[in-house]
Amino acid sequence: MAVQPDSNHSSKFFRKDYIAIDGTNAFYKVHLERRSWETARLVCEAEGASLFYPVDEDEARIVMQHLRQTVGVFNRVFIGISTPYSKYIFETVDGTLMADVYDKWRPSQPDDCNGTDDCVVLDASNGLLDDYPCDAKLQFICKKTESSLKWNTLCDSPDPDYEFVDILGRCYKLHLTPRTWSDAYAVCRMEQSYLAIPNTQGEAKYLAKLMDRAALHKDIEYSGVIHLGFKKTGTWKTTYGVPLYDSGYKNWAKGQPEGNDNICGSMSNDTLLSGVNCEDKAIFICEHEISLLKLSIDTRFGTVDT
Ligand SMILES: [Ca+2]
Ligand SMILES: [Ca+2]
Repeated sequence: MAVQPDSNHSSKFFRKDYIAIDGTNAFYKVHLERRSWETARLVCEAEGASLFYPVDEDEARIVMQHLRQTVGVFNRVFIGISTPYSKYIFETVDGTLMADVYDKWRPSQPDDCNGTDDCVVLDASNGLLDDYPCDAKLQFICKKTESSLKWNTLCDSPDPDYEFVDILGRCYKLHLTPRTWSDAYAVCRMEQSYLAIPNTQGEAKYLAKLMDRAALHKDIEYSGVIHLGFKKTGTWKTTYGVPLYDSGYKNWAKGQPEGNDNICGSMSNDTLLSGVNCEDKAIFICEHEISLLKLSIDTRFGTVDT
């Protein structure tokens, strides 16, 4: 039988900010900004990945080597191992015992030195491990395995929760955890999308329909509004810097917008816009444009022979 084109070919691309490292069957991203262990875990999750820990000595060696060559020298990184339930019972973010993965400690570690050393760091220079305070701020690496990757073809995204909307030619994802405006903005950005901006009456109507799904979830705090991707800083602008009055949709609710500065855009389920306190928590929708589909298949999968 002739060799068929690999039907899983799309699994060789995750996100453009992640790199595939030969010999690991996975994608990695180094976060050079420093975070606590828990925040690092959440950042990786928001990117559709998980906080990296080496599954074995090979992966520890290959990844460290690759990072030294590409990122340069860096110090300790948090890895996805901690003691979530009991002292000295180290478990991975996937819930397996550390003894089943890479567990090369530095000499005389773990020592629970501060009584709070419940997270594990990897010394990038020698590949050895140490238990460390979880609230320290360190760099970290996120990882996505090829086998965990299911491609959302319609939305050209690894996130299965994005829904393609034919008439609008783009994808949306409803987030049901209420957040402040800037946290909602960050979540959409981490998903390589942006906080939804209605540009037409039709799009506003679709967003309203989508937000109505929240009412089906009795367990969430749904105030009948969503955050949208515009804000008043001097004047009302979308997060793309376009004056709201040029963005195509400006149907304000009665008495809106108010004069205050530093208020954020929102919409109620009657499709009317209003300004709200940016610190108010609300559910939100991320909007995802499909740009990668325009690229040729070879560019996308990076299969050009060298
Ligand atoms: Ca220690
Ligand atoms: Ca839009």
